Amino acid sequence: MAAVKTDHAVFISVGSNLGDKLDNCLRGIAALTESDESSILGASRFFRTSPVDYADQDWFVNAAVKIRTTMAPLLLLDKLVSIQQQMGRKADAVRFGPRVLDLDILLYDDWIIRTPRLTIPHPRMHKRAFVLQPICDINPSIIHPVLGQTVADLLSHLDDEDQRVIPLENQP
Ligand code: PH2
Ligand code: MG
Ligand code: MG
Repeated sequence: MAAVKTDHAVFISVGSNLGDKLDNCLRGIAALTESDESSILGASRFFRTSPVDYADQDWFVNAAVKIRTTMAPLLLLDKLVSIQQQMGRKADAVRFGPRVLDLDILLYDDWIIRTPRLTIPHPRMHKRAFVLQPICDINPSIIHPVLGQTVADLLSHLDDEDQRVIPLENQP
C-alpha cells in the first residue's frame, strides 16, 4: 500500500520589482500548482510596496498565498528556487536587491525550522509590512509560532513609517 502523504498549510510571499511585476507574480503563483502536490487555499490582494533593506531600487509588487502541500519544507524550497529560475531570475547581484520573482516560505504549519538553507518562520517576516499585510488579508489571526503573537498584532505594532504598502488599484 502506498504511504499516505500528509497535507500541510503553508504561507508563501510573492514579490517582483523587475519587468512586468504583476504578471511575474501571477505566473509564479500559477507555477506553484503545476503539480497536484500543492493547491491554493487563499490569496491576498496585490500591493505596491516601497523597497525595504536596500532602498536604491524600484518599488515591488507583493502578495501572499496560502497553499496546501504534501511537499516537505526543503523539497518545497527546491520547487520555489526552480520556479524563480524558470522565470529568469539570475543569482542575486545585491543582497535584498532587484529580482524578477521572489517566492519565500513564511510559515509551514506551526513548525519552527532552523537549518543552514532554511529558517521558518521567515526570519524577517515580523518586521515587514509587505509580508504581514498580505498574510492579514488571508487570515489576521494566524499566530507567529516563535513570537506567539497574531500577524495582525505584529502589523499594528510595526513602528516603521517608511514602509508603504498600497493596494493595486486594478486587482487582477
Ligand atoms: N524583498 C526583498 C528586499 N526588499 N522590499 C519590498 N517592498 N518587497 C520585497 O519583496 C522585498 C523588499 C528581498 O527579498
Ligand atoms: Mg525575499
Ligand atoms: Mg527569497
